[in-house]
Amino acid sequence: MRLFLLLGGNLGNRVALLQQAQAQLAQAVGPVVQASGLYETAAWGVTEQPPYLNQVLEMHTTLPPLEILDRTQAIEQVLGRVRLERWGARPIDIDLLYYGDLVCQTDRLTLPHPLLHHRRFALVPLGQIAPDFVHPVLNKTNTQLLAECADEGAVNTFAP
Ligand code: A4P
Ligand code: MG
Repeated sequence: MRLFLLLGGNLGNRVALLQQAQAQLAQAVGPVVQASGLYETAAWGVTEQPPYLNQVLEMHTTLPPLEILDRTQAIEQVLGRVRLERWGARPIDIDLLYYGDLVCQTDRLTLPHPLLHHRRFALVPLGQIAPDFVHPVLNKTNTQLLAECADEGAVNTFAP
């Protein structure tokens, strides 16, 4: 199955944390098919916090979605996530954006990610690696979603 994950963090050594997360995901979830570049992005939601680094990975996986969520949450824990406030600062956050064209809404998991199309920090890296992938609920490509997105948050390519 084609799985798209959004990685983000705004505390600690952000580049190293993204690299560690990717390595652990490759072990736990499946091979990385494509990785977007790194983007430095203005904090969304709670804006009084440091900028994030965000990246999208396309993975190939044979695991079911809830098993993937268990594993991504375990990786967040291992990499030192401290759960403070909703949308608050964190070393690493891993969100499931798309699991093929699966649509689901349960207590633990909503797919596609419900805020994806409202967030330039997700759509820009996603559009880089999967411009023509079609959102299974909105029936639009990632490129179209980005063009229509009203979010004005800064998203800049990151040169370490
Ligand atoms: N959950 C439901 N659906 C999903 C899904 N598709 N992927 C549930 C991942 N998790 C999903 O998430 C809370 C619960 O959502 C999980 O337990 C899971 O069962 P969380 O990551 O534990 O908590 P949170 O991150 O504090 O809250 P929330 O609402 O998920 O925040 P987000 O949406 O993750 O946003 N600004 C920039 N520029 N870049 C960012 O990466 N990230 C956030 C966090 C805020 N601002 C940001 C960024
Ligand atoms: Mg999250």
